[in-house]
Amino acid sequence: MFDLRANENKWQQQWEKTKLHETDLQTAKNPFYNLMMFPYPSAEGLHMGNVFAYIGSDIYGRFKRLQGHDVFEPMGFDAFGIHSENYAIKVGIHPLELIPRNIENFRERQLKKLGVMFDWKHQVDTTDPKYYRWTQWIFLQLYKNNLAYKKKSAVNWCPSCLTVLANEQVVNGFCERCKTAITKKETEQWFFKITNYAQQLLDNLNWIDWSESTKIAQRRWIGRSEGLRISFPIADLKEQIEVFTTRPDTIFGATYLVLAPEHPLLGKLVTSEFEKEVNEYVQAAQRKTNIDRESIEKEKTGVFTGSYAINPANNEKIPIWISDYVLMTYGTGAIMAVPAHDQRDLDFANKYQLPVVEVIKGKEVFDKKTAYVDDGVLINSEAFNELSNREAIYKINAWLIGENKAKEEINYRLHDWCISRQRYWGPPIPIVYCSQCGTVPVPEEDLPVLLPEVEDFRPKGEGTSPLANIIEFVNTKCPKCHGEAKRETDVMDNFLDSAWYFFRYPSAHDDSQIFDQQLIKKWLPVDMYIGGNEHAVLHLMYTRFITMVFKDLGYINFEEPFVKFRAHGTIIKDGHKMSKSKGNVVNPDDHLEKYGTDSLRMYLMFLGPYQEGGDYSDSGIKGAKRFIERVYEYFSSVDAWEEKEFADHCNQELINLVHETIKNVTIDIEALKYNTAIAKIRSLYNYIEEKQVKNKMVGEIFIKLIAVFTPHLAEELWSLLKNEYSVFNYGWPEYDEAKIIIEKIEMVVQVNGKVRGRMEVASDISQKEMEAKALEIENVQKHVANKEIKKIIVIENKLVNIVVI
Ligand code: ANZ
Ligand code: ZN
Repeated sequence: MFDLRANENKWQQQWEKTKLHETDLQTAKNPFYNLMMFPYPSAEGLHMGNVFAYIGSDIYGRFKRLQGHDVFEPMGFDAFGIHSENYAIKVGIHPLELIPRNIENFRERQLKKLGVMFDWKHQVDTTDPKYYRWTQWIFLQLYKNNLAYKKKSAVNWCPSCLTVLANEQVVNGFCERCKTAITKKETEQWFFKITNYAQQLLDNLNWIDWSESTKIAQRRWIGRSEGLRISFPIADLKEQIEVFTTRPDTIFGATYLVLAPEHPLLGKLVTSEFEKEVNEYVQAAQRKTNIDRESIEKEKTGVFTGSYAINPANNEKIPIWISDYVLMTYGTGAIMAVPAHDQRDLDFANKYQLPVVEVIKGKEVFDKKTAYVDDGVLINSEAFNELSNREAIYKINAWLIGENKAKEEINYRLHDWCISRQRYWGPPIPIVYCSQCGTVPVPEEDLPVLLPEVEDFRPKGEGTSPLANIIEFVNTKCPKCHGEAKRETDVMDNFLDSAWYFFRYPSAHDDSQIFDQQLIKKWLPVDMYIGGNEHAVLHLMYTRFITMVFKDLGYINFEEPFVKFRAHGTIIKDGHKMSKSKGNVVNPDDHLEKYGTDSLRMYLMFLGPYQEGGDYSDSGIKGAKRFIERVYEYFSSVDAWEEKEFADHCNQELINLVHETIKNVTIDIEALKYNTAIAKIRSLYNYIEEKQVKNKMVGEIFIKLIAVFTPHLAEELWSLLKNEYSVFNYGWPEYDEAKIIIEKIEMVVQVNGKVRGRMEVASDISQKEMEAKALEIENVQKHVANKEIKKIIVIENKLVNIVVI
């Protein structure tokens, strides 16, 4: 019996001894930077999701290595942050003790067993002062270039984690980590000006080669919106209210204004008669969460201020209300309400009996219950009547701008990145406050500002970090005047640690600089990045921002960190996401021990398309193990391999099969379709076994194809065939297109069920190609001309029927 675990240990030791996975970054000729998202070293250890991600990325890396690249596949630990800290609180062990222990466990007991080509020489750990010194250095560069600033603002506050959260860490109004509803808190916070890069972040999405789903998420998050900022004069006051609208074509239907309860002009507007009501409303709004405020189902509420504004289009006097469905954080914090054409406004107008004026006519009659939001022709709009509303947008814009009543504006949903955290487990923000000199950055040569050792690291819930209680930390000397000064006590968001780690890997041990420019030139941008789509608007947005900043500050000459990014799928169990509460968590350790990593690798990748994932089953992994054993048995049973050119000595069928398999497996792996690649490798093997193929070249080709999935098995088979170590140094097999005979089949082409032509197609033709080919037939074209194609029905190997009307 083949002992998978023993075989794996043997080859893992060999790899380590021979430094097979240590790439010489200086001398490498054909660099390929294969990056995977580094983990939080939680005490529970690796979960199946990590394993799935890393194995899939490693397969791609091994493939690139076999194709002749010098592949750099580093790994590290994202060990700062709430996640690690909350865990430390839970188990009552200080993070300074717990985290190094977890890292050791992750690396030695787990990651090293996966058979991934990690280059441990370049490991980074974000909690190492030698690392976070540079995280703090990045803060200083942003500060010096006006990209970091402090402001008092209402921030997302998690009452359970007792911390401020970035918008990105709030999911539908709930804390991303503990699922508690978020409230608002006014505090002084440090921000990074990511909004300066909003347009660039958006534009570059047009050319970077990323998973479409990730790009869609980023576009939505950036949320560009083109519109007009229109000034509405306030009656009897020398002030204006500015509103942001994307629908200036509806301005003649603006029958009232609505301000956010936090609007700065509110104090001036409220008349004494309405003061009490308004104050009560404002206070109630402060207690509400943003989910409540933005929810469409929630009934809209509001109060009248007692004041009026003038609609600049028709000079009508319209009332000014406040309502919490208008957010202070978007646009100008005020809207012109057009109840006839906006559902929220209509509900509000109906509730408070405000006037509704229809200004765009559609096909149906307006019933004052459903707002008409589609295109149409303008009515009740004076000189603009009868224009299509699309055209009216341009005309009304030009008119209002010409009259100095409006200006064009682009708004983004993206906000500046709040990086202050009132927690312990992060790099301290390198700032000192001096009563003489004000805010003073810590000089670069004084970095790192060490995170002090403190016994009680738990958050106090007072809106300050536990560091604020450590007198020796807080009290310091001003770097400028050397007088008494105080340190900033907030630490930085964990997402800053991970926003630049891939820049550090090549220079992991360089204490003189953040990174070596020569190495960066050679190895970056990253060639392939694989990770979870849950990071689409967090980590992946921040890394892009930091990269753009590095470029603008002259440290690098590219602006996108990842040429290619692919989001991997997720592994579920019995139809559900693995979770402790469902009791369906599969611990990778047990399965590694029992079945070996080659089985796990092969099985996980066979579950489904890598970018989708699949449902984990115990019987499946057993099947993978049996297959590996069978392969080994066959290879070890062959006494004498024939050392002959297989193209001359094998039958045509086998020659075709080998070339076809190489071709398809190459295409599949490049597209991360590992499941279909494995299926094809398996059929090649079945043929070899069934026909007792003993040609050594065929055996070698098979070994190389399977090597990316089951690297330990492949090394063993390679040595069984008396080849020199290591199979990974011997290149990816090549195929010859001419040797691939594609079966042709004849298909009948019908239009509305009548035969209109015939065609010969390759048996592996795709549905799209087949449809296109059918439509090329002249007689078919005649019968579909000037008709609408309703659908195309394909009956495999038989016919194509085009349905037209
Ligand atoms: C008048 C109007 C008429 C609007 C109409 C819509 C339809 P996006 O596309 O997301 O940018 N709005 C502006 N600022 C707001 C705020 N702070 N809180 C809540 N709503 C706000 O949305 C722009 C539209 O959202 C704006 O256009 C404004 O309503 C509203 F038939 O103005 B509209
Ligand atoms: Zn000073």
